[in-house]
Amino acid sequence: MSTEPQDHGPTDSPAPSSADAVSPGPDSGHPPGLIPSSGHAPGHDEHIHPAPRNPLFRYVFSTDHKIIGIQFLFSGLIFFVIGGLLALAIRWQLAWPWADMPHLSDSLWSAQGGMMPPEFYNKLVTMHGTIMIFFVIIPILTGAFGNFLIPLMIGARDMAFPTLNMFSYWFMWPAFVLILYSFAVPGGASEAGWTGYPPLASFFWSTPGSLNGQTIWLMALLFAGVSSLMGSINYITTILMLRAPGMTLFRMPMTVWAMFVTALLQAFALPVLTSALIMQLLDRTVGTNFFTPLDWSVAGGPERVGGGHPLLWQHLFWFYSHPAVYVMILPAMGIVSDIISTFSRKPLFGYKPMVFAVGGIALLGFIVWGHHMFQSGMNPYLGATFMLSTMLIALPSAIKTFNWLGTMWGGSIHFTAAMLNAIAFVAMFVIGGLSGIFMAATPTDIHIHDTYFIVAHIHYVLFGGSTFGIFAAIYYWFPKMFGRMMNETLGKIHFALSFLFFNGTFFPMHIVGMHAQPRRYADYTGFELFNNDAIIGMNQFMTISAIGLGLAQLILVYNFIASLIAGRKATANPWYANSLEWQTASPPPHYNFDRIPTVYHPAYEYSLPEFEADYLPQTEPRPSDSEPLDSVMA
Ligand code: HEM
Ligand SMILES: [Cu+2]
Repeated sequence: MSTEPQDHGPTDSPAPSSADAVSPGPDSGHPPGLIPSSGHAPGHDEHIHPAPRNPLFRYVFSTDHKIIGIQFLFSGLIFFVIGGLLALAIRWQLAWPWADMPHLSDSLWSAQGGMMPPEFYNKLVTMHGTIMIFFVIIPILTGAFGNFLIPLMIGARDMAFPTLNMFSYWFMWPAFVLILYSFAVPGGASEAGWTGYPPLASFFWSTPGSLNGQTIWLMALLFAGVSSLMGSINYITTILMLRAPGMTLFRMPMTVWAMFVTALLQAFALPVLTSALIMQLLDRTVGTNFFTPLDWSVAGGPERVGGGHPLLWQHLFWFYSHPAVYVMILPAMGIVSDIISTFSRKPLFGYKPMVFAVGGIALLGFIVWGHHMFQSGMNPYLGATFMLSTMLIALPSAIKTFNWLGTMWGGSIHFTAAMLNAIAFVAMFVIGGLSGIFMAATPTDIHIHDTYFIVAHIHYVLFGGSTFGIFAAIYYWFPKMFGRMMNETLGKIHFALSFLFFNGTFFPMHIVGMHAQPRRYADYTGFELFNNDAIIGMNQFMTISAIGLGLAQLILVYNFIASLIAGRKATANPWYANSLEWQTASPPPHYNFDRIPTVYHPAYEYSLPEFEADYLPQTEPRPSDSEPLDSVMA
């Protein structure tokens, strides 16, 4: 390892076009062994490959982390549309049970007189959840923004394993194809919910979607999982090995910390899901009985030898999927931290506690999975431990929330579209977190488990939280990704309508959930309890809001495409931000930096009294920063 800041020297990649790109730091001496390696071995420096000229390798089978990130972004957004349409179909049925869906019912279900079969409703619920979680939120947060941002933010030229990175994107394609194809197989798409519980999932005679659709669902998830695993190995290695000189761990922006911890979560949790998926595949195809107890038969099917247990699946599934909910939110938390600091023009309040909170959430996330199984007949003592450990998660979550508020407190806040979405993230995450604590309390959860209260919770964290985080990230980094600005006014209108309709759609779910309206039922009006104007009226209100929410997204689509084509050209650093990605051109050249930058301090030096400008890029020393590096952990 070199003891000098590794200056990769001039490269044959195009120089940043903008004047305020990288400012190379002065060379200075450092204690030996303390400079994080910036990757390429010395001597490799002169040998930086130019971007491929062949468009097929430049834009399609690219190994450039920026292109791969953009590929993940576009794929995720397309699936966001598909998942959103499925959701509208669900809401249609809930508001007006069994009413014709405009244009659809007659062509799809002419044999049934235009009425949607209840099995189809189950497919909608299953595929909506599956697509949103595994094909939208995770790929966009980690695949798109993780890929695009990690190397840029730590001052690296690319990921540690660019080819593996390319494979991680292309391994999503079998998953994309399979999950869409599953609608077309005999029996249609899976109906067992995004949680895939046996025996509904594992006995192929239990429901039409379990005939073939479930097998394809399992295979699709296997591919998506392998893709995530490849990404996670890459992220961990890149962050540990390729940081620019001076980029100590505690100088990394929160986004990078969050991506790092998320990658660790994936690396430890995914193998468990992968095994469980394979076990269910074996149960379905070769007749093993991992999830089948002795002498069981369902819906008149053949008896199975058994010896396994359906609860085994629940344990394995939630051992992955509880950590996975943090995979779905930690990156957004990192993103929001950086955006709030930039637009409050203030240092992130409590940076180190934030880092430890992310780590704490991740560790605790591995010992709480049983809170999804309070109703499974577990020993109450075990239930109590899961209850307590779950409630502990509220602590680091609250630390983060107060730190976001502390960052904004007294700041000169710029209400950009990105900032508005970031603030909404904080507010909505608080509501989702609080409903989580209700559910963590076993006595309460016994009442609200499997009701619309759960659906309210997951949408406050996943739409109000993760999705608003994604919106914020799009508005914030679009100029860096595509070199053009998005329209701020349209962005604000999109935000205001989304925020309004989001709450209109999901808040009443708490209320109908408290009244015990069950989730995943095609027709709740079949129960006397819910067949009244109050409950049905609230469902209609939610559906109309959901349609508004869907329409509001057209503004984003329009703004995105129009800005891509004709947006105002972006400067290198349009938000006057400190982190490294803003110190190179927009969009960055193929190898990111003209020269590998030297880092002098954390990314949050805003409004320092001794400077006239209200920001100080990580590449520019303060007078006190004569050394770019105090210690590795500084
Ligand atoms: C303070 C933090 C949180 C607590 C205490 C909490 C607690 C819980 C509990 C106890 C359940 C199970 C309820 C039941 O099914 O009866 C649950 C479900 C769920 N939570 Fe959370 N949660 C928290 C944060 C989050 C976050 C941040 C996310 C995602 C970004 C999330 C996503 C989900 C999902 C998707 C489910 C439903 C799973 C299903 O059955 O389909 N939660 N949560
Ligand atoms: Cu959980």
